[in-house]
Amino acid sequence: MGNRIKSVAAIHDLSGYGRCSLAVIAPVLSVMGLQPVAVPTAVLSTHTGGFGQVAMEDLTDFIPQTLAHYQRIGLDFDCVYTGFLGSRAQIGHCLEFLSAYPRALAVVDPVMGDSGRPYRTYTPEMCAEVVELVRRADLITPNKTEMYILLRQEYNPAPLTHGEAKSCLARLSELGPSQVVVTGVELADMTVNNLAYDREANRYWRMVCSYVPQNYPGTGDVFASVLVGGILSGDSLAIAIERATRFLELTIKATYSYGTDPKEGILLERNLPWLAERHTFGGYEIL
Ligand code: PXL
Repeated sequence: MGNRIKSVAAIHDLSGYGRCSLAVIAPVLSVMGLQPVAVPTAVLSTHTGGFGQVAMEDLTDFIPQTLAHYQRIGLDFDCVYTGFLGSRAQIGHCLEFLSAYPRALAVVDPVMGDSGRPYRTYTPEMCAEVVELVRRADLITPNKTEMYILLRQEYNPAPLTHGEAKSCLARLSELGPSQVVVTGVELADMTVNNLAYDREANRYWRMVCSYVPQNYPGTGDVFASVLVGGILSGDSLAIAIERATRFLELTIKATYSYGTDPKEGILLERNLPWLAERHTFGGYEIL
């Protein structure tokens, strides 16, 4: 019998403490019945969001060596999924990885910034190269800050009308990806939403998120991983954003109730079994 478990080459950093990147991506994919194949871009003692000076080893050269090895042994992947990257060279290596597996679903989480600002390490040159990755993607998952960077527009903190939101999604898709998901978008009805656009089906979706007055690192990684897990398991895009949004809501609310230090991330450990369930709730709306 062949190995019928789908595999995902996950090209992200591994931050030990703080529940982000591969520390959350791998367990989410596993519990959803997929094999995560971790390709670490760097190892860090913690994420960079508030623990002071981190210990870090850059693994830029490890990426092409890993790809060469996988090609020598004839490994194939159902999905190549990239995220937080440490240097411009790593972006080139991700492009090589994507080219080596043209049949794999190409998922690019264009991690570049949050709350209206690019991350310190994401220079304008790096952001321009991330656009090259996006061109090659089938599915992208920017947040609102990253959406504006990709569209080369100034960040607009104001709520968007439905028409403006749809225009942004369509223009992101024109860069390349046929499926676009944007997280954390406030609409004119004063709700925060995760939005989705499927170009082939010409459909727009939204999932309203319940408001919790706290940001936690790693939530974007968990969201995109649940989305990838859902889509590779046969979810439609609307059902996949519903599953990812519900899981985040459940876990963020639980975390907030315990009053833990936000930099420790979301307490997903006890909620992971929820992701093994396949039922859905019809919670999405048409945008
Ligand atoms: O979750 C995004 C992320 C990934 N990797 C590292 C980070 C962050 C966000 O802070 O610091 C190292």
